[in-house]
Amino acid sequence: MLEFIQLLRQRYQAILNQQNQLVDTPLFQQRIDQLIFAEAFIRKGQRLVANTKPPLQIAVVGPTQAGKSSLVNVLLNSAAAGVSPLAGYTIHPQGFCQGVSLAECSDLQHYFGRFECLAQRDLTKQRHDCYSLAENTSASTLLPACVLWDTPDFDSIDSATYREGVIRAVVLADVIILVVSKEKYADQSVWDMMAMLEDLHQPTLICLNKLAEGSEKVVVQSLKEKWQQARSDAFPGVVPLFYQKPAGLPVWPEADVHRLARLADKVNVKKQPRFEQLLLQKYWSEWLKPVQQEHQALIEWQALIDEVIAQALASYQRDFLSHPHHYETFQQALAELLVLLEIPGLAGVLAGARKALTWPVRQLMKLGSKRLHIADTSQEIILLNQIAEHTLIQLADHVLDKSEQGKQALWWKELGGLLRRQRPDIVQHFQVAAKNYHLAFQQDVEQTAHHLYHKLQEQPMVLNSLRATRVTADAAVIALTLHTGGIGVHDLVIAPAMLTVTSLLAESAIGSYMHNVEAQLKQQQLNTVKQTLFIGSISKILIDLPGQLSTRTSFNISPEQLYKAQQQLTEKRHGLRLL
Ligand SMILES: Nc1nc2c(ncn2[C@@H]2O[C@H](COP(=O)(O)OP(=O)(O)OP(=O)(O)O)[C@@H](O)[C@H]2O)c(=O)[nH]1
Ligand SMILES: [Mg+2]
Repeated sequence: MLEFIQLLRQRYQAILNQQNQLVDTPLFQQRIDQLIFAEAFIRKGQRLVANTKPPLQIAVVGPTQAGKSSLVNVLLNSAAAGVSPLAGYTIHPQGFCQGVSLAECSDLQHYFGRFECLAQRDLTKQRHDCYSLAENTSASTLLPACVLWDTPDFDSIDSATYREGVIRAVVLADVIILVVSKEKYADQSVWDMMAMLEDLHQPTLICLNKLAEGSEKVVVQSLKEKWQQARSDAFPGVVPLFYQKPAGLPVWPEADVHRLARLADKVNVKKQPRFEQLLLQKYWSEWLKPVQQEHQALIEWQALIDEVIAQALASYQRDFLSHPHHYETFQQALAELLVLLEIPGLAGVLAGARKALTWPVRQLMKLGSKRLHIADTSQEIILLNQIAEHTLIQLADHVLDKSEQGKQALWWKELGGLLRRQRPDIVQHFQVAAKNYHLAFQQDVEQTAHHLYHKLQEQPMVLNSLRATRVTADAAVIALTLHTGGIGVHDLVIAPAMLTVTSLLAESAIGSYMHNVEAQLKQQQLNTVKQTLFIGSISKILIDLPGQLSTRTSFNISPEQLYKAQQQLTEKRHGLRLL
């Protein structure tokens, strides 16, 4: 699951980085934040499994200039955290070990993943993917043994650039201290963050900083209302920190000295796996919307391909197989038959030709070169190539329509570009496949000739009268000329002698047999063209085309990948643990 969440986030980020106007930037940014959040929560779960006694983690969070770093110093009884009147001063998570050794925190690096642990002084403005961890040397009376995290703000102008660090630190925390000043507590960003944190079920304390004497009651009441609007759990305790002009530091009330220790007692990590699962389920369908829309587009793409391929096959049937002037294959079979007939007077020439005719499949390609001219002059091949070109043009038009309809516009636009760029290659691939099909199909043609020949042998009367006819000799010469490349296949179809022989056979005793054989040949031809050319060549390439879409513009997460992840999501609680 962790890998899947990371992949999803990567794809969101890559698409966002393209800054395409068709992308809803705020929505994508929000989902990226949620994915970082979920990833951190899963990592936290892994940490709790690996380490049965992990040190308590407390995070101080809040908007900029609320006094987070100042409060961290008060709690640590030190000046370890950097304080400044400049907004957005703290930009890295900084952990301070209080009563905990660094050795006990060695598993934190795994939690932080690609974030690097640096010494506090080495944290620079140039890098945001790092954090620091140090032991606090002064004694603190306010903290239980823990790692106290000072975190960056989430509301200043620049905060988007270091937001991931904030999320990682707050998700890690077992206890949250929300610091707000009276100027900032009503900000939407504060309550968006608190709403997001609710799914983590962390015991929380609110510190109301820079408070003026007498205003506590009103502010706390208003704070409570804000809390109730954002969250459904009980309003947490509030520690008022009054504005101390001379000290410049918040002062922790005497009465609240044990407040944090008591809060720490409420930490319960047993339900972590369940919470993880609930969190993922909550966002899942939202996160996967664009992925599912792509899958829908894939289905539509497949349907478009099927539609244009069906049209292509219909054209092939109409303009070739069923076209009286274009259909040449059966005439070719008859030409082969004439060669087999051994017409008196032509026997010597024909014997040589026969050797070339009885080809086993293995030798087909070798012999193929002798017959390439047949393919070159074939009306069928010319037509097939035209159909393929037309099919691709039609498909490109459909894709353009889709990209203008607005739904998944970017995906269709990119696919259209890909189709345009690959069209010459697809056409060429088809042309080669068409030629190969045509050569290979010569064997079926010849077989048809042999069937007819055997049938004729059962009818000596027909056979002899054919042999004796002058027009048969003329047609046989034409058939031979086809073999030597003197004429093209199409000339065969319109040669009068060939037409006469065809009529003679059609009216003879083997007439109906001949029609059956012709029908079978056509059926065989249609099936072969469909399978090897339209399905095996064009359709296959086109179906695979979206797989080549750049992950900068599309998610490219397959339905299988999604299905697997979804399976994990619905597995029993422990399922998540194992991931
Ligand atoms: N006088 C007085 N100044 C305070 C108090 N709390 C915070 N400040 C001042 O408020 C300013 C911001 O304090 P920080 O602790 O740096 O605030 P922060 O929330 O860490 O701010 P960022 O790191 O920018 O997010 C500093 O100038 C502090 O000195 C207080 O109780 N009294
Ligand atoms: Mg700070």
